[in-house]
Amino acid sequence: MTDATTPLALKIKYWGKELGFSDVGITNTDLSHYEGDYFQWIENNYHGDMAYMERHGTKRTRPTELEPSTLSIISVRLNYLDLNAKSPIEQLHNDQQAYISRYALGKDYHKLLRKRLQALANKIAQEVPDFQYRAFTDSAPVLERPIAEKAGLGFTGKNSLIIHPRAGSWFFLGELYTNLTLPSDPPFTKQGCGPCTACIQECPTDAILDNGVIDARRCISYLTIEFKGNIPIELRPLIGNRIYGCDDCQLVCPWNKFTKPTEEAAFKANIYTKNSLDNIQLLSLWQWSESQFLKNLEGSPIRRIGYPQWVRNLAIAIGNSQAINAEKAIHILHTQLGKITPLVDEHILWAIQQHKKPLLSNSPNGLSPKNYSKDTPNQHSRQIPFHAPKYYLPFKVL
Ligand code: B12
Ligand code: SF4
Ligand code: SF4
Repeated sequence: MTDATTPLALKIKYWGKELGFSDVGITNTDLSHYEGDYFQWIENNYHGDMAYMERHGTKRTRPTELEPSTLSIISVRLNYLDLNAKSPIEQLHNDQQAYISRYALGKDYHKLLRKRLQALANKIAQEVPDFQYRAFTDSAPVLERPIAEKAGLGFTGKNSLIIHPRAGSWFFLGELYTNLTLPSDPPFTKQGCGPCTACIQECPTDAILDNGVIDARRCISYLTIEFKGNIPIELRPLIGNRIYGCDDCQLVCPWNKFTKPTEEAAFKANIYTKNSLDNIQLLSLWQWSESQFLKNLEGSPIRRIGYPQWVRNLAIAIGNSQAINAEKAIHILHTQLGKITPLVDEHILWAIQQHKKPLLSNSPNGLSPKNYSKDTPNQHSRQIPFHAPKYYLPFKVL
């Protein structure tokens, strides 16, 4: 309990936790340490087609240019991993199944986080009459990870995600830009990765170019969620059965054995009672019409990508599946041909071709494995689907 004599910063943290945030930190508006890296990333074109990443110039790196009254930033995190969901590793390694990013198994986090930040702001407003604020989560030109690192919520891992040494990385971030003068928390200044390079080794598309630097154009999360266009042919086999986002650089991260489960009912996989997204077959998703897609995914972040992109992603995953019978795959892929857009058709035709290859190769059962190997910038090739030597999650989900 707080009383009138408790300093405001402590009250804010108390209220934040009471409202359900997993952690709350405070920092100032000086992100100058990160500005150079950010603009170098843009300069290198690593943001690909995400034009919104370059649109706002220094508003992203200088919080007072976005919101002039800002003096302190309250940074929050919220755990999202549902430890009662089906094992992500089992889904990833069974290519009849669809792999959906763990953050998208439940309801869209944007609304939930924003509402909760609003509730925190309301509490503060009761105590501070001239309180001014703006709430953000993933929605505006805000450098959320550097803010979180500065506010003491975790360090930036080599996979570029914020990792807390006692909670891993499976959490969302959000912020309140405020006109309050609050004491800053001690920042994380030391990267906790040490000699580990598991995420760099295991990233299916070699999207992690260097310590903390992601080329989004190669990242499966970008390709399946953000990118509306024609997915480069050489990357398609590497996408495997990941139809929405990718978690590999978190699944192999040793810090994630300290993951804390989500306590939010909205983030649990069983929120969709009919179509539990933690355990669903590619072919049953392929049967969904556009209206079923919209109805079945009511409130899900997946809906944002729209039906054509959904079908495009599914086509790639079905094309990559070695477990689905080739003749059946070819037949079922044809059912959507010519119905959506020429771009989707191109991906469907590619997928059909993948299944025709083994049939043409006269293998005894027509199902000889597709031995893709990848020629990567760092010159190592690997069979896919790959199996990492070790995955780190609390015992229950493995
Ligand atoms: C664009 C974006 C993406 C892009 C680009 C990813 C990227 N690494 O930048 C794509 C679509 C690929 C993506 C994917 C994912 N994303 Co995203 N994404 C964003 C977004 C909107 C902006 C990030 C950004 O500014 N990137 C530009 C780079 C340069 O900035 P940065 O990585 O923050 O970089 C800073 C530090 O890395 C540091 N830095 C730079 N170089 C170096 C080098 C070293 C050695 C060190 C220590 C630091 C360092 O300085 C940089 C700033 O200048 C944020 C929300 C937001 N508004 O911030 C969510 C956000 C980062 N994403 C998030 C998530 C959950 C994901 C996914 C896990 C989703 C999924 N499962 O598919 C993946 C993870 C992929 C990955 N390894 O990054 C969460 C991360 C939570 C966390 N624990 O960190 C965020 C914060 C959304 C949220 N509100 O919760 N994302
Ligand atoms: S999300 Fe997947 S593709 Fe993107 S960097 Fe991580 S492992 Fe690589
Ligand atoms: S997998 Fe290893 S290198 Fe990558 S973020 Fe985790 S600790 Fe760091």
